[in-house]
Amino acid sequence: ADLAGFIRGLPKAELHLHIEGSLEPEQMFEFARRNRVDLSYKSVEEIRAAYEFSRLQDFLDIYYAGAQVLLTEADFRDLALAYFRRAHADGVVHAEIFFDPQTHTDRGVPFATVADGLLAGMAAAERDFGMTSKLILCFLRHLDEDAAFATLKDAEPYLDRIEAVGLDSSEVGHPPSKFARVFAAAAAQGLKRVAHAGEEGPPAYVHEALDLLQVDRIDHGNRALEDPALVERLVASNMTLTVCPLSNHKLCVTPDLRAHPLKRMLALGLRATVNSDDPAYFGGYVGANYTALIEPIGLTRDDVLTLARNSFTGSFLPQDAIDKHL
Ligand code: ES4
Ligand code: ZN
Repeated sequence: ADLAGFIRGLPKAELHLHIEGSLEPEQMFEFARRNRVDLSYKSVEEIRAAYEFSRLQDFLDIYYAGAQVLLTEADFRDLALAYFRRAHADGVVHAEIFFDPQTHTDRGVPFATVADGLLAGMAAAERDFGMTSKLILCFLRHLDEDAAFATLKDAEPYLDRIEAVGLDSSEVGHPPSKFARVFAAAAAQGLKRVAHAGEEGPPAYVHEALDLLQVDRIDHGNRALEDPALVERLVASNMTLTVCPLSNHKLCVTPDLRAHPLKRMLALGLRATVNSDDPAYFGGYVGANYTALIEPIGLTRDDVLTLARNSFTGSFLPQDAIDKHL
């Protein structure tokens, strides 16, 4: 009867979460205060009022500005732990979180400060909430290939604690082909690969992510539906799509949630999952991303079971851990 309650109680994994996108306005003020960073906003209300986006770039400009308050290892630990607390409250038992090291190293925050802080938050979440997690290093695609290689080099001491590399930021004009060599280098170092593709970019970018980056998952993938041959390929290869409903709504990828493609994806046999992307900016954590679709697309209890199941089968957990969650 109460589908929202059922969703909350069902164990789920989150596979598409930018940890910098979990920075709530209240925390932004707190970190700015304790680090003596000047915020151009005067109040939490003023920050929230600025969260009106008509495309991805509108959001990215504000998201990178917000991240400037993050300076110390404690900031990154507190940020991560606060995310895990909220995800835990939503029934998330495993999370594979993205971080954008270049956003921090480019303003003088060492890679180690970021990584050590996030890893401390992950350890605390395991201890306090029994949650497991993995770290995914994302390259910013609006920056060049050399910068991505430098970031992979920065990560070398941490490669045993990083599961995968990803690709995020401004999609259109920055195709996966730009990062084919750095993804090959990451693969040679034993890292898995994911990439944002088909959020705003065309189906050709999804093909490129598969062919040139050899990805294990596609982040978003909404526009793959425009290409029936691509859909067939994604179905045949059991490719996981990490779909983010509230993000799609807020960034006007799907301005009207009644037109959201999730149900169609499931009907086509695609391994779709539900995720929060940047929950502090888009209006909710995983639970809210499921419940937002109940009325607009008639999400059912069976759909929810399939989506939660997909979140584990699409994860980078070892098979025995996946089996325990199914
Ligand atoms: C992102 Cl929604 C989205 N798309 C691309 N890059 C991102 N970085 C953080 N959120
Ligand atoms: Zn994303």
